[in-house]
Amino acid sequence: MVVANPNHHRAEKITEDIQLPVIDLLSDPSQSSKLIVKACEQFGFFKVINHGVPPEIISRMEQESLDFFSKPGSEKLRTGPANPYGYGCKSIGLNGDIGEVEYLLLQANPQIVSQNSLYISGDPNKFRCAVNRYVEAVRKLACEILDLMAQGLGLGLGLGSPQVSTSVLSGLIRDVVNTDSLLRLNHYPPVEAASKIGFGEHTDPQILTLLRSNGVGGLQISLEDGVWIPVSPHPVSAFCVNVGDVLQVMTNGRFLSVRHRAMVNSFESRMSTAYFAAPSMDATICCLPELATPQKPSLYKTFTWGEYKKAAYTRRLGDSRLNLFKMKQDD
Ligand code: GA4
Repeated sequence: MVVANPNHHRAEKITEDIQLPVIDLLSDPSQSSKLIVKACEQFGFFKVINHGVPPEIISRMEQESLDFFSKPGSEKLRTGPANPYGYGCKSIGLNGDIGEVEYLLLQANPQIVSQNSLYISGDPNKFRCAVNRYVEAVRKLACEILDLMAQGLGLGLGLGSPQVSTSVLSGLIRDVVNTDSLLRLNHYPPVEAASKIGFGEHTDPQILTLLRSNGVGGLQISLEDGVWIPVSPHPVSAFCVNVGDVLQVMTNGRFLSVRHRAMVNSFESRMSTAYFAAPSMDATICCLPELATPQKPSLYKTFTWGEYKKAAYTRRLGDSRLNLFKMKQDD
């Protein structure tokens, strides 16, 4: 439960499960780009299938995660506490948020992964290979999805050489070394507690999140204050994709960075792996010129990712931070 935040004690309603739009990445890109844009405007969430990430890369990563969380508590604690990276148990972030979850939060940079593997696994080489191969595959997938979004928004593929042209959106996350992207391994052990909140409500600060789970439900999204919609965990081979705050800013509020949370199950363990695609710390974030018009001028100020990240990490999980960067602060 996220404590000491009055927002979290208001009355709430849980509705029927939702089947998010499922985008087949093998289908016609001009069609899928339109469906992706529609999903980002309506739900801020969608799923992708036929995504091209090899099943073997996924299963190796998920096996490493399982092996890590199966270790005795004392061994896992040697990898922590998460500040904010490392192993965390129940304590989320640096400002007192609590949830029924244990996790490993890693910087998705191959060199840093190599160094940290020594403290995380008894077989650091195996761990390093599994993580770096997974990160490389999901980074490529995130770039592909961002390029489809750009196409759907009519932004064109302006960057890069004529052979390998990429969009301004994927251009922000292509740098492998100078990246601030993260990988989060979560384990939600089954609990018979009054509070079933594994990871309290929040939006993701980054550009795009790619999430996989072990088929056990728990993710809920909130499109309306106080109303929670459970997301069905199927199809199991899919990645669940969601818009982060930075993408909401860049699309001038057209794409929604939607509040979500993870609930725990009473009987089954839920495992999930989330890749948070972020720009470099000094990247400038502002509304894309094509999406600002005299009728709808830019809603947000210009800032660097580093400035935004600092604002996010010095606040509580559920606190709204986009308001701080609004052109007109109305609340
Ligand atoms: C939410 C999305 C990612 O899991 C995360 C989280 C981060 C953390 O767990 O350290 C934060 C949270 C997340 C947003 C507000 C701050 C920072 C916990 C918290 C209270 C890794 C991220 O980038 O932001």
